[in-house]
Amino acid sequence: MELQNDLILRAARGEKTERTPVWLMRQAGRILPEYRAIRNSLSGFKELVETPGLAAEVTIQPVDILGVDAAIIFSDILVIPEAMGLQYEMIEKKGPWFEKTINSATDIEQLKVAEADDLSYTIDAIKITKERLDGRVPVIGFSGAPWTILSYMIEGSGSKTFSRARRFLYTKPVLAHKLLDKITQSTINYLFGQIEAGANMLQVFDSWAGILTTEQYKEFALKGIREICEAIKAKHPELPITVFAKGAYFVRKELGQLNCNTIGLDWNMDIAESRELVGSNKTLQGNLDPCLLYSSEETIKAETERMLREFGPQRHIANLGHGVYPDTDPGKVKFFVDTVKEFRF
Ligand code: 1CP
Repeated sequence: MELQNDLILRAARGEKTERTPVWLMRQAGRILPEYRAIRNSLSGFKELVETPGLAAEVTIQPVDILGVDAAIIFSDILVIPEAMGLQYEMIEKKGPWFEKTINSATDIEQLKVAEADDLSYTIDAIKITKERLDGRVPVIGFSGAPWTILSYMIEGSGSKTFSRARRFLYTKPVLAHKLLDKITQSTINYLFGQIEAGANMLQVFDSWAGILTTEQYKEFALKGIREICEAIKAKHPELPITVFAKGAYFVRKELGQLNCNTIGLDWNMDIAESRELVGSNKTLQGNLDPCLLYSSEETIKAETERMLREFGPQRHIANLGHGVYPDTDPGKVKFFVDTVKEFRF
C-alpha cells in the first residue's frame, strides 16, 4: 500500500525530507484521556494488549489526536518473556510482576524459543492497524533489546538498580549468554512476524543499557542487538531499524557501527558530540527532556527549535529523549508536535 506520509522512513534512510518528522516514545498509552477511557473499561492492561481491535484503536489515537508522523503498535516489551514461558501481571501503579524468575541452567532450558505465532495478538493488531490507517502514516513495530529483557526475567519486576540482573552477569556469565541467545532468537522471530504483518520500521528499546559498564555492554548487550539487526537486514534490507539504548553514552561509537539506520539519543547526550561519535551515515532520533513538556509553550517552542537547528535539516527524527511521562498535558504534547511540523530551516 502506498503511504501518504513516509517522512519518517525517508529520514531514517537518509533521504531528503521537506521537514523533520516527529513522534513520541510511549505516545500510545499513558497520556491521552481517550486511551484511559478504553483502558478503564477493561480488566487491565493485558486485556488491551491481547485484544487486537482495541490495541489497534489506541495505536491510532495519537495519529488522529496529536498528528504524529508514525504510529507505534500498542504492546509491551514484556510479551517476549511471556511467550518464552514466564507469565507476567501488570499491577496497577506498580508495574510488571513475574511469578517465576530465572536463576539456573534448568530455568533457562525450560524456556521455549518464541515464534511469531505465540504473539499472534500483536501480529493481528498490526494487521488491523494497517488496514484502518489506510496508508496515512507508517507503523513502527518494536521489541526490547535482549539485555533489557534478561533484566526483567532475572528480577521479576522493575527495579531501581537491577542489581540482581547485574549480579547474574558477574556470577553466571555463561548462563547469561545462553539466556541472551534464546531471547535474541525469540525477538528475531517476533520482529519477522511484525514485518510480515505490515510494520514499516522497527525500534529496539534497550531501556536499561545505561546501568552496565562499558565492558559489560560490549560483552552482553551489543551482541544480541547486532544479531537482531543483521537477521532483519539480511531479509529486509530496506526496512529501517532504530536502536535506542537509554543511557549508553559510552558506546555511541559502537552503536554507530551497527547495521541499523537510526540511533536514539536521550537528553543527556550532546547532539554534536553524538553526531561525531555515531558518524554521518546514521539518522539520529530524539532528544528533548520529557520534563520540558511541563513548561510553558514559549519554553517548549524555544527548546524544540533549538534542538531542530542543532540536529540540522536531514537525518533527524524529532522525539523526546525517553517516553513521555504519564501526567503530561496532551495539549502540550500537541504543541510540541505542531512546533516541529511548522518549523522550516
Ligand atoms: O506507550 C506506548 O506508546 C505503547 C506501547 C508501549 C511501549 C513501546 C508500552 C505500553 N510499553 C512499551 C515499551 C516498554 N515497556 C519499555 C521500553 C520503553 C521505555 O523505556 O519506556 C519498558 C521498559 C517497558 C516495561 C514496562 N511496561 C514498564 C516499566 C516497568 C519498570 O521497570 O519500572 C511498565 C510500567 C509497563 C506498563 C505499560 N506498558 C505500556 C503501557 C501503556 C503501560 C502502562 C500500563 C497501564 O496502562 O496500565
